[in-house]
Amino acid sequence: MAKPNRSAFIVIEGLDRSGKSTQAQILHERLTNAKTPVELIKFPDRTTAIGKMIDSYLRSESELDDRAIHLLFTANRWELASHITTLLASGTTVIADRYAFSGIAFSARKGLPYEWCRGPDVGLPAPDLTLFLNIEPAVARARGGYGEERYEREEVQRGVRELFEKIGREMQTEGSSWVQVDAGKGKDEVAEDIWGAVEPLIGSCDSPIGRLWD
Ligand code: 2DT
Ligand code: MG
Repeated sequence: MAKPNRSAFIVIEGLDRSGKSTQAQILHERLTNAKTPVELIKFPDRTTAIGKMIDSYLRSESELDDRAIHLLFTANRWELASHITTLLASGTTVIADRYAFSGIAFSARKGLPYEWCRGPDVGLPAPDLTLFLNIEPAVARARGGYGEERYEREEVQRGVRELFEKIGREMQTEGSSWVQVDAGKGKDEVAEDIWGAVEPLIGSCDSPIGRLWD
């Protein structure tokens, strides 16, 4: 077997309160304990100049045209794209908490054309595995903690979920690895399901890093 020449790029997607950030953290710890170099990246990355504009928009401190904010979210991924590919090439597993799929789902929910939303993300580093943490919006809301930010409303989350499901079907049709995880289960069970999908990828990526939808 060819020697693996890079590590895996794993994306975790899902609705607000689906447990994404918790599970990303658990996975990060698990890989660290297994002595696998790993870096956790969160999108939006609110620390960059672009990220600060996004943060201000999400907290309703500024207004932006729907297309303008969409492009900022995408630009926020592009500004980290070379960092991601460098990490993967140097043997560090990358976990991303949200990625381009959130970008499409949240913007298309507002009525922007689906293909227009996808365009600017074409060519980004492609995940080797996308874990979609699926949860009923009503169950997510019952967990409490929908905050004050834009989009943190059940009706918005319903629309976003439908779009995530459309994206997932398309990813599966084109042969990309999109795995739906039942995020309504307990934290430990979800973590086990995620580990079951991730473990086979560790140390076994021997193909070049792909480009999303290219
Ligand atoms: P967090 O709650 O995870 O911080 O996300 N969003 C995110 C978009 O609308 N487009 C994107 O490209 C991304 C990555 C989802 C903050 C909100 O930002 C939304 C929720
Ligand atoms: Mg949030």
